[in-house]
Amino acid sequence: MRTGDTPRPQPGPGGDPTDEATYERVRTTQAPPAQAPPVQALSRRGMLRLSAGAGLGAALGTAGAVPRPAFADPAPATGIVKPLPPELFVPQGTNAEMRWEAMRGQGHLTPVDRFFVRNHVATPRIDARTWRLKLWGTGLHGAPPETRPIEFSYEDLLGMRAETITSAIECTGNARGFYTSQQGQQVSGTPWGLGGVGVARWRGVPLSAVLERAGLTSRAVDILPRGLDADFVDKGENLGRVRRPLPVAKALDDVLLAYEMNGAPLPPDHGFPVRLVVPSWVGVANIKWLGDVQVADEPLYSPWNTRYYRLFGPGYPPEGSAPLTRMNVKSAFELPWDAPLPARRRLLHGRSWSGTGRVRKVEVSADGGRTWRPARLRDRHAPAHGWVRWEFPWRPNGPGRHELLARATDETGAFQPSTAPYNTLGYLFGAVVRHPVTVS
Ligand SMILES: Nc1nc2c(c(=O)[nH]1)N[C@H]1C(S)=C(S)[C@@H](COP(=O)(O)O)O[C@H]1N2
Ligand SMILES: [Mo]
Repeated sequence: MRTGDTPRPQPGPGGDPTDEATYERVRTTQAPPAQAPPVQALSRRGMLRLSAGAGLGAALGTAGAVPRPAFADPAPATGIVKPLPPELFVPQGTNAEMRWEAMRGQGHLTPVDRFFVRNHVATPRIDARTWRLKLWGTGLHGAPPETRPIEFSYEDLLGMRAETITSAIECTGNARGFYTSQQGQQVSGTPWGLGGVGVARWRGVPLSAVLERAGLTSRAVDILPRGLDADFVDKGENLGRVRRPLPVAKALDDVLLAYEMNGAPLPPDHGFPVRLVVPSWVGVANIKWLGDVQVADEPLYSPWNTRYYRLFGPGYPPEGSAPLTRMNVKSAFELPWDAPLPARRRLLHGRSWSGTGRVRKVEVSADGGRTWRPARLRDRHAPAHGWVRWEFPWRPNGPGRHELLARATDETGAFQPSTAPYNTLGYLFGAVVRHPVTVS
């Protein structure tokens, strides 16, 4: 799951609570994988529609949004609410991939208008006035399972001490398409290029504060945040609503219940009214349209940490690897795919990022990987969970097709190898991507 052949960073005494080995050890010593326990269906009656682009005022009911039942309107074909202009996005079914040339000239953050969308189903429209976050389960004091959930309203959360973090969200399948196009391997899932990632500034309440208020016990092991979007049906099988267990150690570490993205209320497609932001972890951990959080004194399971988001295939046990946690190292040029470039000297621009540590070095090759030269890093003091912008002067040695390669190394020594280890679901493609351009 990490790229390169450097060893993982060593866990400290007691083990790094957020690495895969510890995640699996702590949880599997307690119970065998089982179906997630049945949970109370939350009423959807209270969820009302808001007009697109509703601001905080409208979210709080001061702008006269017309109450209508959720899911009543025909959604756009994609199920995505925001416009998806072709110069910013590549359609990917229910998802939208960002075009990397759309980051050219941008600051550190990905503007919302071009931030990728990954929806299992479709964006639900939720009324913040009636929305409640419910916490329940055996890991809370005085909250018998499935009774008396502890509730927070949107305004409750707005009234708590806020924190702001800059963090990438990246789909675990980002760059999956290169397993096939570069390595000739068949994998299942959305064939993303490199545009299944974005960096935003998220503001909200630390999940730890909400868990504490809800009465977290020292016996709690896992939490299970669940979205309010419709049930996910995979090839005719209803898997219920999107939900993915998170170890309590990570939940208490740096996870945010975010209600703002880049200084404005979360847009509908990115989880309005509240989503999780789980820095450096696989995208699916960042549950959108959060409705309830089960807190349990035993390990929890859902299809999103058993049948998906593990590595399967040769070299892995039948039940797959441990559930995936951190993302890996990647780099991208801020250029169109097959970009036409004039034959003169120019600066190439790009970004590199990693879920395992800060990016320390980026190298570029314009001769198919024979020789590498360092790129100039522009964000030496970039936020820990964002990306590093870089530039590289290049004079093409002649007209025709060229391949540009970029590879990064992070502070743990994790780097981008020339091939990514195969897994059937095509997760964590971290190899160097060969970006074609045509010089004329
Ligand atoms: N409720 C819910 N949360 C979700 C998803 C979803 O389909 N439903 N998709 C997940 C996945 S797989 C990813 S990669 C991220 C994408 O976040 P974004 O759409 O804001 O870019 O959201 C995660 N949270
Ligand atoms: Mo994802």
